[in-house]
Amino acid sequence: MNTARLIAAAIFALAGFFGAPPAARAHAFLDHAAPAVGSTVPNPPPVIHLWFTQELEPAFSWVTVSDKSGASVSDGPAAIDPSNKMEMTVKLKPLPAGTYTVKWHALSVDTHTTEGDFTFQVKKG
Ligand SMILES: [Cu+2]
Repeated sequence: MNTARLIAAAIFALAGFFGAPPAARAHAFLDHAAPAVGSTVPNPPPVIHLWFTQELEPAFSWVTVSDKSGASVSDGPAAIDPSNKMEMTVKLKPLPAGTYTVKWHALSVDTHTTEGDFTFQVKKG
């Protein structure tokens, strides 16, 4: 390998290391939710809203909501608002009082997947 090719290879390697655009490192994380993460709400919510830090790919993003026994309490699949792809919602069956676990899986438009979970509590069913 001659010197010019070596330098070109070194520049290429450095660009790969430092050159990733900021958006590629952002990913879609949960920004906030309603009911809020870890909150206690007085009445059963008819729907859960999740707001993410990036737009989502609807076909590969989903939310499950389950009760203490692990049974699903969502009413249909999660939907992404076509006018705001950073927002995902899922309808709920009428919830009795209790603690519920929300698990989300997101594929952002930058092709990175992220997932997480949180709980909320319903005081009175
Ligand atoms: Cu990303």
